[in-house]
Amino acid sequence: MAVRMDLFESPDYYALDDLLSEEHLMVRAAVRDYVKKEISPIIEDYAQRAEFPQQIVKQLGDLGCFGPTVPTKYGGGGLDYISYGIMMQELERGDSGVRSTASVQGSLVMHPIFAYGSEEQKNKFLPKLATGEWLGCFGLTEPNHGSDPAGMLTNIKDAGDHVILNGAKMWISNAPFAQIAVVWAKNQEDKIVGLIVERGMEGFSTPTTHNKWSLRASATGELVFDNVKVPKENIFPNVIGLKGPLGCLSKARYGIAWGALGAAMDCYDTALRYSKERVQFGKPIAGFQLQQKKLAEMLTEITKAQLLVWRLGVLMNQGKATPSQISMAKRNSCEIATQIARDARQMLGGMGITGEYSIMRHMMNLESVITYEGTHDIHLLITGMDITGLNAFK
Ligand code: TGC
Ligand code: FAD
Repeated sequence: MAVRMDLFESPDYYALDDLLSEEHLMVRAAVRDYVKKEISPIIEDYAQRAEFPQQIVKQLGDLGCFGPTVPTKYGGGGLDYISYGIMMQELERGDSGVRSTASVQGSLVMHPIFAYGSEEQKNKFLPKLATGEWLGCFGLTEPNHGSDPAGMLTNIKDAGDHVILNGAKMWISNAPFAQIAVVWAKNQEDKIVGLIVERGMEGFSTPTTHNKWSLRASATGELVFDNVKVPKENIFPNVIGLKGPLGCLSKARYGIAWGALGAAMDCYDTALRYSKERVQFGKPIAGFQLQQKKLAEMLTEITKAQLLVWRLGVLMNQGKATPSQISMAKRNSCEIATQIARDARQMLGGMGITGEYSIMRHMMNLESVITYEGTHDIHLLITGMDITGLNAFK
């Protein structure tokens, strides 16, 4: 197998590094170095084979990418939201599926246990999730309820010291390899509650989802619950209602806003380097106006998005970011990243469709990123409702 060279250099047209602290720059250097050494050389082959590189779970734990904002007392990193965003940017610069593994574990599994869990749940699960000893997944979406999770059918019934869980979740990242699943279900009062389902509980299975053309190096599966007995001590005591899972999504969507930007930066950097080397009609294609237009527009959009996510990170650190602000950033980063990936791919001509370069893989991955954690349309409607006060969902 040929060794793939990762020559990535991040664009910083407005000297945004000046806004970052020493700690932020150290976090970035560490994760970038990891991606160059451990992800770039292998990820294309795993994606081509549609195989999840299981070794990354322990590696990401060792690097501190699982639960970086969770307090150190529970094994988390105790870092701020800009550090978290930078980690997601660097991981997704390598591959969206790698970032997915980290954002599910940190924002969708560790965050709810930390924010809604009992002290016993925190002590039992968080340290093992932080190190990557255990992998978790998050079950909200169902076959008939994606954008509209309030209609979920998965349910629990009281049975003394435990509950009986029935139903099914689909499109669940990490599911086939997860030791635990954070699952959202309705109780007998029709209220949404969260509970931790552990692998090995009778009646719980996680069939793998096959035939994806996107996020091929990420494991996706279903969660099937057939009369699963879940002890009541596994139910989150401190949250009830849809705001439970949506609160987790706010954290994860914030990470995706930085992450998709990482994929965009990689596509831009690859297209810039290629266009300076590829000669047609006697000169590098970077010297033609049409190619310069693409590059100039890519860098303009990347720079605008960098400013948006940095400012959002400041608001997150201050506890002031609203869900609608997070939606705007998630939507914007996905929008510009998909467009940049398409333009960058064209700039590489025929080479752009091969696995020799990362662009086509990013382009296909971004079709999932623009869909999960709320589709592009849903985030637009969230902004629309916020600015008009009128609900256009229903
Ligand atoms: P609605 O009535 O608007 O809200 C219900 C309650 O939730 C509160 N809320 C939020 N709380 C925290 N953060 C947010 N982002 C929140 N958004 C809403 C809201 O205030 C209300 O609270 P309360 O106290 O009044 O009860 O709910 P709705 O049923 O009208 O739905 C609104 C809608 C459509 C925006 C929402 O359901 C939605 O976001 N749909 C999209 C579904 C989605 O994003 N699914 C993601 C599944 S997980 C996933 O994709 C993981 S991919 C992982 C990876 O691989 O990286
Ligand atoms: P639908 O909700 O059926 O939407 C179909 C179309 O209708 C979309 O274009 C949508 O924008 C549009 N639409 C829906 N409602 C409206 C409306 N009111 N107005 C206008 N247009 C509307 N889920 C999890 O719970 N956990 C996971 O870990 C997870 N990982 C995922 C990994 C992958 C690779 C993918 C692809 C998905 C994952 N998901 C996960 C599910 C994801 O969150 C859903 O796919 C997403 O929320 C959309 O739901 P849906 O696919 O059912 O589409």
